Amino acid sequence: MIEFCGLRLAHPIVNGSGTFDAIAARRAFGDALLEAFPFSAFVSKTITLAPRAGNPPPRLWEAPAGMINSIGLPNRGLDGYLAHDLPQLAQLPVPLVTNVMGSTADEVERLVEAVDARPEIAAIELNVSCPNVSTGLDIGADPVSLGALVRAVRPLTAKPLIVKLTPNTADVGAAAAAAEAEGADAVSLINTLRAMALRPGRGTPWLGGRTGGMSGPAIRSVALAQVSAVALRVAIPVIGMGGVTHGTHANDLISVGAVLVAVGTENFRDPCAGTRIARELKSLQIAGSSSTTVDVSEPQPEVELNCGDS
Ligand code: RRO
Repeated sequence: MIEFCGLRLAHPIVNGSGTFDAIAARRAFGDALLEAFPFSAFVSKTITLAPRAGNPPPRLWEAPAGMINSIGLPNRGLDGYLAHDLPQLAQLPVPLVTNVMGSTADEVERLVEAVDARPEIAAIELNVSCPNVSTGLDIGADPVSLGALVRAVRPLTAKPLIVKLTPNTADVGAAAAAAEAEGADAVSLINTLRAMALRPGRGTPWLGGRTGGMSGPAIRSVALAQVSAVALRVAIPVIGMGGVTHGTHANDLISVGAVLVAVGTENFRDPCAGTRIARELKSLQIAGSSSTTVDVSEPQPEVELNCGDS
């Protein structure tokens, strides 16, 4: 058991917001998903006050050891989330973290108040770090603006308030410290790194949103450095993420101070990744946190969900 902001979690592996569609997974796997849920808490995709269509396509670019997304926050909006998604997400066997983003402080306040009123939701993650809409990123990159936002929303909820930090800033530690000083209960990082891809042979942007956010193994070392910097700077718990595909990567983030580790891009390749990574991490921890003494590459006999190798 892991204690995180008053929540008791079965293991340290959660999902990164927007990287696992639990409602679609329930359709695909049925009740087996509930019996073998891959994460110890579920973080939902960012919601905004009003519905959003998202960015024009193309929205994805496969990069060496990673991908660039320019999804642009498509979502049903607050009312659609509460009416349509929440009843289904509330059936998950783990605590639900709802991720919210607004383009003004007023929008964020209204989101936090509405989410606070729902007992099905265990915690709130404040996204100030989406690289694909200008307003969200600007707040998170500036410690003064971020501090003011956290100060405004903190009194509106007693639920754990997690601030999702941007890596696209000069001093992520300063942003984390500002969030902590204004009452954030935890910080999570890293969101994606702003990136760009060109249409082959044309020299024009490939992504409909022009730029996007890089994720996957390509950003793992950046994540390690930033999580380490933040953990040295704040006393509140840190959720580390960025390019985690195996237990050893989760173990590395925990070694530099993360309390929980989120799996993101790897979920698209393997929807059972959370379960596997939690198991690999446990093996490493039992073996004394040495990534060289335990071979976790061997196929494991236990299969929780039929993710279809065959
Ligand atoms: O939807 C997105 O484009 C998106 C979001 Br909200 C985010 O936080 N991070 C990201 O890489 N993409």
